[in-house]
Amino acid sequence: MDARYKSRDIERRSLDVDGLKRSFLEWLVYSVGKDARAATRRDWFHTVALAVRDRVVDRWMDTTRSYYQEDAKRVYYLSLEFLIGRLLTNSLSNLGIVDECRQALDRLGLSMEDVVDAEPDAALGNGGLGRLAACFLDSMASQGLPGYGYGIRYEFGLFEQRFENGWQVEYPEQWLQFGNPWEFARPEVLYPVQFYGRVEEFRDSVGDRAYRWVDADRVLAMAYDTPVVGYGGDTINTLRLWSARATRDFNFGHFNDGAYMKAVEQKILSENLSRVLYPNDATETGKELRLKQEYFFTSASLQDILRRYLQHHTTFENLPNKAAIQLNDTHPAIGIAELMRLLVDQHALRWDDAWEITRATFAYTNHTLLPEALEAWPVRMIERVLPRHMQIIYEINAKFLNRTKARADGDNARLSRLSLIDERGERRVRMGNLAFLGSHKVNGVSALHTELMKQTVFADFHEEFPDRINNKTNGITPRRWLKQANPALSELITTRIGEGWISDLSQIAALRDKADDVVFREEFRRAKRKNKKRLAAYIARQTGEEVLVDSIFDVQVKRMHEYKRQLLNVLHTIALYNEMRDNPTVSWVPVTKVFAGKAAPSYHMAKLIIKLINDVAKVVNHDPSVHDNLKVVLLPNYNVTAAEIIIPAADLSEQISTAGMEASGTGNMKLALNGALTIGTLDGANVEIREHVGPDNIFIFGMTAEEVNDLRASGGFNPREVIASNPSLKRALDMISTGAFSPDDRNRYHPIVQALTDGGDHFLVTADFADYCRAQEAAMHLYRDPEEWTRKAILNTANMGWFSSDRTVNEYAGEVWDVHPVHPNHDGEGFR
Ligand code: CBF
Repeated sequence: MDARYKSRDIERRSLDVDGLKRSFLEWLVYSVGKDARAATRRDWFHTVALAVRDRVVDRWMDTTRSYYQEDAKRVYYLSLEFLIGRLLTNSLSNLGIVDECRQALDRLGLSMEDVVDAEPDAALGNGGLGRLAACFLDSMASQGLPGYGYGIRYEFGLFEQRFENGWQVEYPEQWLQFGNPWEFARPEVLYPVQFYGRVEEFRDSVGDRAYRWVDADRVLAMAYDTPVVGYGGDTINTLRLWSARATRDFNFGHFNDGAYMKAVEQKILSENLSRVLYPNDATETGKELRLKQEYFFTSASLQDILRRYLQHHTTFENLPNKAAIQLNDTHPAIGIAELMRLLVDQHALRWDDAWEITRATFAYTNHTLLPEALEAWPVRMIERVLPRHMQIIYEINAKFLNRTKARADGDNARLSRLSLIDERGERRVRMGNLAFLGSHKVNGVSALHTELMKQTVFADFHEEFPDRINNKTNGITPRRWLKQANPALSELITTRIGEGWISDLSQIAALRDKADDVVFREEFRRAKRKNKKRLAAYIARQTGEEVLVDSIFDVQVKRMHEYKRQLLNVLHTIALYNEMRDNPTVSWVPVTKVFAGKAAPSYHMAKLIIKLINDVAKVVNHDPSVHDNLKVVLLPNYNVTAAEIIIPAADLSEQISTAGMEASGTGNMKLALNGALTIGTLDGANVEIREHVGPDNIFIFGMTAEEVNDLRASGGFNPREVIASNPSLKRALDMISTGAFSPDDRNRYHPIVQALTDGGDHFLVTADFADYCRAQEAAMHLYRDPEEWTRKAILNTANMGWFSSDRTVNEYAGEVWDVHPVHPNHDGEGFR
């Protein structure tokens, strides 16, 4: 046995119930500093998390050591967001010791649920993009891929959403208030990051022109590492998050002048860099602090990547063979200019060599076509904040345009579209163009989205570089989104097909045959019902509303955004409400409309939609004439933890965005995997979900992306005509506009009605309304037949294997990153 694992160390690694129990008691006393009688739930959570963390540390070090020993090519996933949620159940589940932990806690008189619930939800992301990054971390570790996540350790995650009088109110999300037991602070891993200042030209040792960035402000980036436990516990990767620290010299300078307050103020200002996650999803604020955050974490990560590379290499030509850097959206795209700066200014490479290396190292994922989300920083801002980078961007641009000009045949319009600088109005740097140009591969996140990238935002680039754009349809990790979130269904699946599906979701296809097995259907329904009861209890706790477990749970959970069309769902809700009131003797299929999602604090329309949902809920839920046939609930503070309760309980999954506007969606995948039937447009990954689950097992409605495009281009769409021809839509809109849901302020919803009528209904809510109602009716009709509904639900679960993020990261690994699994050498003992 390795000497490391003697005596107490054996205890630290033991995974049986007794060993766990003993370590809990030891940790409680010696690390948390509490006596069992005085310990709170939070103390126990910290205790258990620390004891679990102990059990991964040796394996983590083995993994890292193996990467070094093999000098393996690593992939670095640079993301401004990692929506990781809670980690306790995830770690226990990936280590395979959930039951052991439960029993150990039981012996101490504690409930596992209470302990799990004491963990804050790490909300270091807004929505899909951040959660995708978290799923990729899980998949990379579970596939044995040498993958590192790099991001920011925000002190405040995405705001906590509460409803006050039906309005969204934002509160700070203080997830670090009581410390974070999962992370290791690395005060010795510090990198300087500069801002402002000016660029000085000089002659280098061989007389060539060179540049240095001087008189800049400096901030330090300090690393915090969180182990990422792969399934089975074989590979433990690292998520490295940067926290801003003021430099010492900076403070001391002011102290010496006696300017204590100034020093403190400067310290606070520099540390603000990692204070808060910007609450934007697919919209950009244009704030300087945001640009500084992007540069801060990108620069620190690149310095760290080069440091690691230089431990094995003395020159840079091998960098692309040892490091793949994936840009999660344009947020880290400034990294392209930064790597050029590091290579050219600090390591004295020739420009062309540095450019070759940079391009071969970076790859870029685009996550949206929404124009407002394509980052474009004012030139004057980059010039001031990152003066050297602005020069580098100009040079990249000049070289590119010169080369292109030769072939462009005088097509100046094309050249100006390809330029990194948008010259219309205030001059801006197009970060999408920079990311495209500086990457060897560029991908979209669903087949449709990738096609639209080629036809729209990147059409000119695609013509210029026809091999660069590729598709990588998103995926979700089955560990968190089925095994962990839905124990009832995952246990049922495992009893029937074994547990191979957990690490290879394609095996879930073996359930297809079971759709025709009446006993299996009954068991599948039982699992769903158990989840629905759990959600009903959660709804009651959160909103005070009692809902019928046997109603259709019709679920729309996602960020609040006009293109996601929560309004379409609300209009259908009102229309259904009217029908139920008009026909009280009909035996209706009871419906519970479940909404959840946050609106960006400055997005007034989205916040008004939240208020409308709450107002509609107030009227509908208290109207005795619809009995319990219709309930509307808007759950507050949607986050990963809430999603884990809501998704397994859904019957119907609302994926109703205007076609062409949702890049992929991943909630759609989680819901279908958990046996919800999708009602959706042919948008994003819905298109591929339909191909996989089969057109008979999904409710598709509405215009296609092409039809949307044509209709918008024709300029002939008149929502007033559509409304006039659809009495139920007209009535619903009239009720909103005359104050039926807002008697206290009858004009409250004027902006919504205006947007849907004279505003031209940009998101085509009215245009798709009739077909949406038809699809809803079809769903309700099917729900009357539980056997047929369950058959289709099973076929959804069984056919979602392809949407595992394991498949997605393997595609990236093979086609973009060229990285391969490494099998860590664990020569110690005591780990199963
Ligand atoms: O690719 C992941 C997700 O990213 C978004 O959330 C984004 O932030 N741009 C898109 O809106 C989603 O469609 C996509 O699934």
